[in-house]
Amino acid sequence: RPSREILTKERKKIFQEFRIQVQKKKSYTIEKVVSIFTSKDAGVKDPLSHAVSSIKKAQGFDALLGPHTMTWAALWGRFDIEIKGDLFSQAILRFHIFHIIQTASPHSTKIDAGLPARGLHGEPYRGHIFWDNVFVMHLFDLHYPEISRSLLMYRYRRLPRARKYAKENKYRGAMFPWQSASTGEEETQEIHLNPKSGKWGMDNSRIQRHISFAIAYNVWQYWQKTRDLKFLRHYGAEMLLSIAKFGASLVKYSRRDNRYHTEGIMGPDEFHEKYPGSPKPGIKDNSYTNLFIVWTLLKAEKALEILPKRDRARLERALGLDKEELDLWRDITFKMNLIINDDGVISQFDGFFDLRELDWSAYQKKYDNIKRLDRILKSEGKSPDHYKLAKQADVLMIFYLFPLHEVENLISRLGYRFTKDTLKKNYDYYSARTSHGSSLSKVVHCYISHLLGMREESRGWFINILKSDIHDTQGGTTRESIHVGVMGGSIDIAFRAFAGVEILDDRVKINPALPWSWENVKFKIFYRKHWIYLSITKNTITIFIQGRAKSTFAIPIEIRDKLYHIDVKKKWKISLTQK
Ligand code: IFM
Repeated sequence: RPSREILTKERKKIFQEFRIQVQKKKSYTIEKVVSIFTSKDAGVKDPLSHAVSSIKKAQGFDALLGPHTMTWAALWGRFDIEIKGDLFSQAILRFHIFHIIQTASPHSTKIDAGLPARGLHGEPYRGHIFWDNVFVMHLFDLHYPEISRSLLMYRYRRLPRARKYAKENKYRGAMFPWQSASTGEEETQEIHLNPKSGKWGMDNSRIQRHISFAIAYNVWQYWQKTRDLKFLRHYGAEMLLSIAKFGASLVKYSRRDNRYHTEGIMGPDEFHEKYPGSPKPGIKDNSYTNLFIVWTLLKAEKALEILPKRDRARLERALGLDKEELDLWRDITFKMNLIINDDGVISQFDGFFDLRELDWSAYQKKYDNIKRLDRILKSEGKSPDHYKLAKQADVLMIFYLFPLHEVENLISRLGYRFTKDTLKKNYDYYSARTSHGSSLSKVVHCYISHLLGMREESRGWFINILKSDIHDTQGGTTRESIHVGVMGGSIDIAFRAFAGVEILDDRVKINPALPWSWENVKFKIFYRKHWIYLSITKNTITIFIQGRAKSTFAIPIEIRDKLYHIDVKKKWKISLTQK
């Protein structure tokens, strides 16, 4: 036992010092067992007495290690991805899974918590919750849907606040805040310190209204992957419909061009806060937001069709979804405005093409790291509002979130031309004008270059993404905390791009393209209440669907454009090389 033990308490710290007699060349082990309770824990009135009584009963490290290891083994049994042929990808993808499931875990299902953009590892953004979930939730949807459900419930509990926020801003439905915390009120700062110049400036990022549609996306993705009708009936549809109603109130119809428009908003690219010289924050017709509104309205319509009659009637009554409202939704889905130039490049917003080109190489030469061009330009007395540049993927986000055929349908529905090379044109145009001031941007570029078959380019992005936190490539930000979005994005690339697994309305689609040295990738997914085991090589896919002794169902799985009905409990080996 230590000869002396000193306990020191400070305002935000508590620590112990021990004095022990030691002998040379002998090793000593210090065991510290901690018990933590909070007043928010179920069945806990006095956290201190609970902690004291539990610590008294706690056994030593070895006894505690057993259940801890078992719990982690069970989690890895669900979440793991095994990669043969590339140790770096293997190690870092596991490292990313580990950090994500530390942030939201089975514990989260018992508490009212969202998924903070920087995990629980540090204090950047004060633990706030943004839209980064769109890069992460797939992991929970497909491996531990109860966790997704609890993260969605965090939003549902704040739906009344989102309604109030919409009303305060003269909109209908529910508008969620760009940054959310305990109460669901808008938490985004209104001024921002530019460390490059030491000056404070306005911060308009709260007008990124796309956050609400990202929540609708998360609701739909959860439904798509789980078919959890109970959730849809009681919570999901209400959120989706309320957000759709907000979307329909965000747009304004113009008789001049017979189109619906949005204005006074910002897209995911946080560099453009307003038009050059304008005192009013926001830009007009951000394509990403406009298309996302159309998508949300279409999914909201679909949700109404899916709901049992009684639930539909109840929600229509409660949310005021009368014929006029639903007709408006329909009209918007045909007449929302997009701006596409003759080359097929979608304008990030109205006026983007009229801005000045930036001399990228001059800035690169002068500053080396130009990720935060906004701060650089402002410190020179200029403004990013004047230039054709983007902090992060904005137009390209559309192609990251939605399958290509869906984007094609959305755009053609609006009466615009979408050709095969639209995606490439947009990738070339915007990747040349993006500074990647957010790590999320790299995920999007990785996915799209993969879609375009640009193997070397997408490999470069993937390595970049993997290094993001472990090598702290943003230059010091990982020391503050990890980046949950890029971590989730890396896993998404492994599943959705490399293993090629996509969950569509009526089937699972698998179109693998294992990169460079990846010989084999193995994982399982929990698809609509069934575990599907997958093992993919460059030449074959092995599939096994788990089922009870008496189960006799099959799951439609499309592999390289051919539809199979894969029976439960049989091991299927499908060749990828045969025509
Ligand atoms: O949500 C992101 C945003 O897109 C870029 N800035 C950081 C936020 C939190 O990660």
